[in-house]
Amino acid sequence: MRLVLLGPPGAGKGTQAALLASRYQIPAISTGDIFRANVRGGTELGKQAQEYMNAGALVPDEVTNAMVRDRLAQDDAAHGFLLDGYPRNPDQAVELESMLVELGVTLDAALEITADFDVVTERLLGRAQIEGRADDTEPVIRKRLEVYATSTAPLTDYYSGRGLLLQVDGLGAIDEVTERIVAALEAR
Ligand code: B4P
Repeated sequence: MRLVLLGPPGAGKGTQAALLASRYQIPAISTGDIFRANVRGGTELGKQAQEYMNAGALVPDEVTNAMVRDRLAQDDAAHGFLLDGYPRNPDQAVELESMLVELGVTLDAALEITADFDVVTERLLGRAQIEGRADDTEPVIRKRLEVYATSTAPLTDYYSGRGLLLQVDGLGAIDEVTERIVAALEAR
């Protein structure tokens, strides 16, 4: 199974990615998690990413694409993967296509978790109380949603045009959303 997960910040991508990865025995590759681990570790990549993340902006494509290219070439991704948070704009989607051609594989689906902006803002503000992520403040959440609307939302049409899009409602309990996703994947 080779999947990309789409959806606004707070729709539940990271949450569902972990559950799906364990169900389908494939690695969940979260560009956000990889950046955060590098920020914590004080690496050069972390230094490059931190200012963009804290501002709610996308990390530059050349940095992100190179990181994903390396990650997809690792052995554990040979038999499937779930990309969480990548691609995030049409240029990254084109770049992903060329990586997959080089690897000789194709995507099975692009799964979009939908949720309206009021709901996701509430969730992210709730997470801020627990995890204290630097980008979960109200002004940065607003910026992330703007970036989503302008840069990432066009991927819905991009993947729909390729016959790969599956849309699932992200409202409701976490396990209900997982059930909807599994049903959508199995009905393909
Ligand atoms: P990400 O780490 O991808 O963060 P995110 O979009 O906010 O989603 P996340 O996965 O964390 O949250 P989720 O919806 O699961 O990106 C962070 C930053 O990294 C970006 O702003 C950017 O700077 C950079 N970046 C990442 N990828 C990039 C790329 N490709 N190119 C350039 N830059 C990139 O969950 C949110 C909350 O909702 C959680 O608290 C969860 O518990 C809760 N929740 C989930 N499902 C729920 C449900 N059904 N009901 C109630 N709550 C729920």
